[in-house]
Amino acid sequence: MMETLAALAPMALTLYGAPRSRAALVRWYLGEKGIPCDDVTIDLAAGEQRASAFLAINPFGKVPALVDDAFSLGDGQPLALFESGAILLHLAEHHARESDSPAWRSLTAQWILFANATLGPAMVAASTRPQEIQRLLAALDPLLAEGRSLLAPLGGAPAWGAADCAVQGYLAYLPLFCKDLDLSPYPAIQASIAATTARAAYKSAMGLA
Ligand SMILES: N[C@@H](CCC(=O)N[C@@H](CS)C(=O)NCC(=O)O)C(=O)O
Repeated sequence: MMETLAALAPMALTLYGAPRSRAALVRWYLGEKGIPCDDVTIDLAAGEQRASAFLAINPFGKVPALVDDAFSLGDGQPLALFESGAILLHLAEHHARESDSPAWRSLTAQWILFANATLGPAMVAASTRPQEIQRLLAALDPLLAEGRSLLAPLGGAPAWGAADCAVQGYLAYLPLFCKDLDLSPYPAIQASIAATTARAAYKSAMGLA
């Protein structure tokens, strides 16, 4: 359900986002896991991210942000989170309950941070420093061979989760953000992009369905 900021009605989970923003990755995760969430669209072009009502949720005035009424802070206010990676980890731990293993948590945090702090910036810099993104993709490709999960080192057959959402979500942006990059040396990454963009929840979150 889409609402404007002004018409905000409290629900257990509320995601504040904007079209073509990182909120789409969080929405994709919510869709894959079937987690109900109220959507509030922040009109970035109109500067709604700098309205005091939104700055109370994210003082940096950026989306995505998540309010979770199931967790209250010391002052009784609900938990408000910014940074897509922190939001994904919170959802994976407390709503999807992917696992309570400490190794799972550490590896999931590692991959989310890799996506946001290493892979994403390398994609942005790809036109001026193509060597960095090529080096990262060359290392990542064998880890994704035969559709392997990034959490395969944990053993068993890990279900698709927040680590996959963060990394594979960025990989799916490669053809868009790095148009000149030749992906033919990275067959597993090409397969990952094809698999991601074919997922119903991905298409729905990206507005492609
Ligand atoms: N590292 C942050 C980046 C957040 C971010 O830059 N959001 C952009 C949209 S993708 C935004 O809100 N821009 C509006 C602005 O800076 O005024 C995250 O992953 O959540």
